[in-house]
Amino acid sequence: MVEYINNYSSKQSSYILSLVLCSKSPQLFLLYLYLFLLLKPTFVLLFLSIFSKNIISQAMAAVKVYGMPLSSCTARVLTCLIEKGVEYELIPRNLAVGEHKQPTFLAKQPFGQIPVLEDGDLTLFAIAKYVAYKYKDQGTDLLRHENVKESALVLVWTEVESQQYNPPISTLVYELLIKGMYGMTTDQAVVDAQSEKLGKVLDVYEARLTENKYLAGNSYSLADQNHIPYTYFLMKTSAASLINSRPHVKAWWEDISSRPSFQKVLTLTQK
Ligand SMILES: N[C@@H](CCC(=O)N[C@@H](CS)C(=O)NCC(=O)O)C(=O)O
Repeated sequence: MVEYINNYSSKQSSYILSLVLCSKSPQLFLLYLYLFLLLKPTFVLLFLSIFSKNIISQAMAAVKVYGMPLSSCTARVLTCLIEKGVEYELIPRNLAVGEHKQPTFLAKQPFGQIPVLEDGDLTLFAIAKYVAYKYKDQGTDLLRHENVKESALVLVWTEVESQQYNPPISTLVYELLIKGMYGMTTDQAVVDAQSEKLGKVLDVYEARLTENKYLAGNSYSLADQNHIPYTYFLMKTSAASLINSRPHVKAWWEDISSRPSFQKVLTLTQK
């Protein structure tokens, strides 16, 4: 590094010298020379700060997310990245125009679904757990990784979201919100069946949240976070009553949805 700086400085000297010689003015030459010698340490410091900033920003910008903030699956990943304080670059892929079914996208995600995350040479879908694990020592501890019991409960309730909560809630959001956006008719029989199913799941949540502030215990975790995007959309429909009629679930929802990470994601959906 020292050698590099010396080289850099001597390169700078000859550059300035040649500039000055071109100016054909001895007074200017002396002034430039005096200023350069005086400011040499400043040049070196300036150079070092630009150089190191570039390296850091290149490393931090390495995470790329392909998706759209309005999709709940992308919102989930963005919430996680923001909660962990990870820099990311969002590369829009619009579901409405089928960008997720293009060959270049299918090469990244063979099932043609968003989001996809690229971290260096690693391409992933099903991303939030990876982000929470890779950055476990920064931002919010979403995995409770220092406590075996708590981390086991995070896994249990993350699984509950995926297996019990997500199927009925995603169907309800589709029936009550998405279909209307595309001029399709809601199937009331499906809504009734899925509302009953989600209600039973939420009864379990109500009991759990009566005993604990959050699903995996008394700390906010990935298990809670994974519920946010779909619940946000459900709250825009008549099925919001499923949440609002259960006081502990309602308080939990108000708490987790008001976190700055998700609020930031909501601002991205408005762009
Ligand atoms: N668990 C998957 C789910 C991905 C997923 O279902 N993505 C939806 C958007 S929320 C999608 O791309 N749907 C379009 C399609 O399946 O054609 C993940 O998080 O990567």
